[in-house]
Amino acid sequence: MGDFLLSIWTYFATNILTQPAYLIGFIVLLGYILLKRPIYECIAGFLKATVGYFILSVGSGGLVNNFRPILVGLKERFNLDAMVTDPYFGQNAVDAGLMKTFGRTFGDVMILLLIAFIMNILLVRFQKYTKLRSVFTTGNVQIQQAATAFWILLFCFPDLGRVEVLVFMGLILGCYWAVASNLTVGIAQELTEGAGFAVAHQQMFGIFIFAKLAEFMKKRDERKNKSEKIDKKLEDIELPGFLSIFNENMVATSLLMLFFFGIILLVLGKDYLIQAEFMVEGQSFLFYILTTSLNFAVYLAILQLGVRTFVDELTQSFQGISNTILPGAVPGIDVAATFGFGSPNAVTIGFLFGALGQFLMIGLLILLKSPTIVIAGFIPLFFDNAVIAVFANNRGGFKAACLFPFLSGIIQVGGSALFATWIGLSQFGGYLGMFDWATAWPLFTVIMKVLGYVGVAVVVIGLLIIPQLQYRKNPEGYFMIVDDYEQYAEKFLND
Ligand code: ASC
Repeated sequence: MGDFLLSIWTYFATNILTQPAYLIGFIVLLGYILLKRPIYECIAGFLKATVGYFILSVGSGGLVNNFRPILVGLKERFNLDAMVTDPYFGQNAVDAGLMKTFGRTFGDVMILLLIAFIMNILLVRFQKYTKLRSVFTTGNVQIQQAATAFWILLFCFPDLGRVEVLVFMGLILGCYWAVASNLTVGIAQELTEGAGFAVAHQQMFGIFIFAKLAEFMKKRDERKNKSEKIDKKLEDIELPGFLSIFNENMVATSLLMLFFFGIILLVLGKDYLIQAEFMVEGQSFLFYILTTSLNFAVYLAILQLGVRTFVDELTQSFQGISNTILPGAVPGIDVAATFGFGSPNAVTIGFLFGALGQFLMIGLLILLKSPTIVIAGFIPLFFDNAVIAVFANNRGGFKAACLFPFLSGIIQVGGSALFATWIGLSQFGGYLGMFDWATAWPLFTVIMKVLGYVGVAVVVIGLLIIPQLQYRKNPEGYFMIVDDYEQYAEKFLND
């Protein structure tokens, strides 16, 4: 019986829960059914949401698959013994090192996801007490996080049995998913003007902290220069003369990426690119660079089309769910969905300034003879810093959109190098590398390593206090921002 239920669950988890396109599709289907829409509309909604999410994945996958090998190429080209910061490399490193380091394997991912999913739903269902509003739906990143969290737990408690591991991981990861995505509810609602989703990914603390810092910076500047708003948003800037071509997002992205990847591809050199089978013999180097760089703008446009396709369906249908079974809830979705909102140029700016920060820190690691050298993986470099810029721009203007991704880049590399070296993961070639995993998770680890089991309680309680503090700041608007965004905007937003 137990086996039968487990196999049903495993089927659901493998095909739906960890495949966000279908999970979002079925959420839309359920939402429309609960809204009592005609069945053909429910099916149409399911299809549009799923196709839209697949389009988003084509965009984000295209970016990853095209640009990751180029950055990782630096490692090969210069024969560096380095650790790549990338969620997939991180997962491989855990797989490669678990047996050697702890004499273990981890096969319980699906059970963990079950515990976490149920816990997340319960935490939101009992919102009156927990103040949590967001359900994490990005199962693909949950798997990567589970692998790294398993390593961290064993590092802190090497003797933990199978069941205890599951309980601890369920608790800590479940709280992290619910609490951290809940942190992004308010700022995401303001960015999207009430689209009705939160971010469920790997840099949620980062987004929140930098969004608040951006807001603080803007207010401080406004106070100094009382009459004039000086921190313009990227979308409000009109560049004059020949610079005006940068006003067009596709042109700006193409030119900036041509510059950025042009340099990297020149550094890698034609010979290496042919040898590593990026190029074929006899191909024009110039046009190879041009095509590769312009593809960045292509995939970005696809990604944004995907967002536009599914977000509308999700916004409408989720009301069916939030009116009935999960009042006051929003779905937490992939960070890339935010790239369809705010200034499209923020995405490019964030990537470039993040790269500046990361490369600076990598240089420092080399200079300081760090035992772990980092190769900048594309996923943390792009997705973290782009989203930080999107939110920083939205709340603080363009200065914030440049500064905070730069700082984030420094922190991502420095934090990951230090942490992965400490927990012994760096020697296996990869680390997750996303912002929260270079900051918040190292902090949790220190607490657990120092305080032992008490530390687990401290982390869990510490996390659960966060939504309480958020609620206290604005008890009236806290739920209103998801229940009725228009009313919220009228009441609390005056500019
Ligand atoms: C990640 C990860 C991905 C991307 C994707 C962004 O962390 O594992 O595949 O970011 O979710 O859209």
